[in-house]
Amino acid sequence: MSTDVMHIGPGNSVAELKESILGHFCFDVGKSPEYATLHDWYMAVAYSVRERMMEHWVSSLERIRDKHQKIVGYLSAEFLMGPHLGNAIINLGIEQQIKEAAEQLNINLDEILQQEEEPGLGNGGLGRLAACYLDSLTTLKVPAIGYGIRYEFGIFDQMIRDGWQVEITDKWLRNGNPWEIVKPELNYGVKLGGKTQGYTDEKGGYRVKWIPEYEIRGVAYDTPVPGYKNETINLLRLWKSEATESFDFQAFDKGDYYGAVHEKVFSETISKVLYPNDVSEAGKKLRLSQQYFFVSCSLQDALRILELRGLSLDDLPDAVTFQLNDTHPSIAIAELMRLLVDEYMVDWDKAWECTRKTFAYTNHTLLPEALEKWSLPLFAHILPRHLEIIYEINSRFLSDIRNKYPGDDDRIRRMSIIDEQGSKYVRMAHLATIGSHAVNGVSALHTELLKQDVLHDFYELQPDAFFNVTNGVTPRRWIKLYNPRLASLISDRIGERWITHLETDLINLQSFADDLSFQQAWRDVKKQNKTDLAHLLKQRFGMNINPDSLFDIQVKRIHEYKRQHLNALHIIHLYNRIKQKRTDGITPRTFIFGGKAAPAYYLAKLIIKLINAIGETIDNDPEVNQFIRVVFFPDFNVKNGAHVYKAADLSEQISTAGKEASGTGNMKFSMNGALTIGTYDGANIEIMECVGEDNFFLFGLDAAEVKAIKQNGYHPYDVYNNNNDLKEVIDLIQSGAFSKGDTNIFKPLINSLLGDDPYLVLQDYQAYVDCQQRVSAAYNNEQAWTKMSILNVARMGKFSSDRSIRDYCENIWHVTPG
Ligand code: NTF
Repeated sequence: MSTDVMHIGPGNSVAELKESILGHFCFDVGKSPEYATLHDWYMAVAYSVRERMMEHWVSSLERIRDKHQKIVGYLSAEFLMGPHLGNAIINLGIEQQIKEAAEQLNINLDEILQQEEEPGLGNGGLGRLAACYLDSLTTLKVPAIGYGIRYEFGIFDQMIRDGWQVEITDKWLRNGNPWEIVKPELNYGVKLGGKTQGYTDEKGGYRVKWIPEYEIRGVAYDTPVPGYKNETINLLRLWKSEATESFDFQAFDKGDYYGAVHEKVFSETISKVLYPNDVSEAGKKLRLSQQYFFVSCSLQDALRILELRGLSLDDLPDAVTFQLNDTHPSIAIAELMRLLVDEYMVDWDKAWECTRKTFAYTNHTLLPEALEKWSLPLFAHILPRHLEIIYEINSRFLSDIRNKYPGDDDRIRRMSIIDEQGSKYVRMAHLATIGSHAVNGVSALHTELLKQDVLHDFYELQPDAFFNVTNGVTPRRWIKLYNPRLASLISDRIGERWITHLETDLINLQSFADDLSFQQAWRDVKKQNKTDLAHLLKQRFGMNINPDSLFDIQVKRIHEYKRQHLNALHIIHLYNRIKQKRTDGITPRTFIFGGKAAPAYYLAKLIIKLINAIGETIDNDPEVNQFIRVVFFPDFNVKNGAHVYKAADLSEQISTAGKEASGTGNMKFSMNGALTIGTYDGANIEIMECVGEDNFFLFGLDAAEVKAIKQNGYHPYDVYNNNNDLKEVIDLIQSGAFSKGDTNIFKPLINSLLGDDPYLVLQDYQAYVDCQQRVSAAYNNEQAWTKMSILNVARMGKFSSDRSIRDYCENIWHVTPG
């Protein structure tokens, strides 16, 4: 069967592609090309490209049936895939042919690509990491399924009005989605609410049954994930919630029409919308229901695949490995226990061993507000049986701890899954850690802090279960697709193998770092990328920026710990110097910001307003804007990121040390030739180790110093009082200089900085300003700067997500890449 399928695969010649596009136009779009919109063409091209993945899809599904191959199930509440079309074209290796076919059809491929609405099914780094990992898993031929939620509304679109963020609902599905294939036959029931009941089974054993309040259904929507030129496809399988029955007939009989529809409406609500919080938990009933919903469907699906392979439950840990992308899917541990113990009647100890072998947990944050915990009443209300199971897991675990550390009650309290200080909560990170055979952090520093701090007791208990896997990003999307000029310049010199062998091959660029003609070509690429970005900002928003200035860019979610306001303070410092005619050593710069704030995060929104207010003031002041400009690029997402990373001279990675678990934007910038100004935090540290201290602008406190200063009592007001320059900067904001005389508007932000400054913005201010001065001086030496830029790229091989995935395969999953 599979060989027959291989033969029906469509060809990739220009003529065949053209014919295929026209065919889809006629049969799927259903229009005559005469009346075509650009979006119609996009659909026809997308269908043609998807068709070219389908033959590999079918043979890849065969591999999933192969009982000798372990499958990786990547469980994640977020997948930030970015637009599919451009990526699929690159990975299938048909960019030349498609380009020509489009030309012959008189359509502009770039315009077509712009038509795609990206599926924004994630908030930021965590969701985008999942997408990079799927790309690498497939490129490395590791059979994998990404399991998640098919949110009807992804992350909101951001508009800026009068300098403020305005949220617009994301309607990514409104024009249809040519990349997904619904599998109505793959659907699973998911129970919620109700109560539990004990009973005696045939053998006289005590068992528990869950009598749910209602049941909803999850339906699979599959999206193919193509590997890079390797004829391999993996699955992104997202679950959409539906009502089990469209009507509650009992209610309907009673004439209660609205009551009858109610259940349907609630069921469909589960996968309706992504929670728009980055790095913070919401603690909402719907959120826990979402998590359980997708996890339950995914586990049922995995058990179905196990059966399909002719394997038994004993084989589970060798047949599949589940990676928990943060705690969001960690209820899976209790759910697998429930399935094994309650439904398959496996005894507890055996079920527990199987569960622990099957799961591994990645922690992505140390911020206390982001460590998920659910109040007991809420948990009991939605998942009464799971709560009982968690109690049982906890009591067995704590009795082991008691045996190991007799009398150490404090340790028991610290390690318990149930937080009993004050109101009671279920701590999901503890459940994830206890129920997994491996726990990993996402950068060397983050893993260290995890071991010393948040999970210290667990590390002491089982040091061998802790690993570091430093994050990575895919060079296919982030260099080849989004920076084609740089990609071809690199390939001209060192060949094309770097695209899949970044770690070993990119370093070969080093030998050209001093080559003057190569340096010139390198600068030309950067200049063209900057000019493209300047045009785009002009065209879309009427902004005026100068491509000859230094492009200093900070794009990422807006959060106090990421310290966009520190960047803003430096800009005001320059503003003051220009106004005071102390312009010596000021290099013309364009400050570019982008990023969304969580809709309910007031201070983050105020930071956006401040940035825009500074930008507007400078726009209207020719004395200042001949030196500096500030722009806020609205609606930063993967699609817009395509234009941003490649245009940067300077990458801002200025989080408070110890707060950014890894960062991945830092990698995208550096791989595309930007130098970094950064703190000793997350993956910055490893980037600096790789590119060399001389090619990196490091400033500020390190994590230990941050901890110490907080312990010894930090007084931001004194810092402000003792630094005239800083005082001038803060006072200028307070004076209303950027807010048309309004002295109230930025008060909450100023009060926070002068009051407790939780992220040590003021403490790091002077070091940052001094370091920026070094950046300016360095930028003025064109050759030296270019050399540093080349060396940054050449030495970034480690940060390919291929390397990260190899680390997971070797240390955590025990899978051999194909
Ligand atoms: C994020 N964590 C971290 O804040 C980033 O530093 C990191 O690069 C990414 O994960 C990917 O590892 C989260 O979004 C969360 F949810 F864990 F807080």
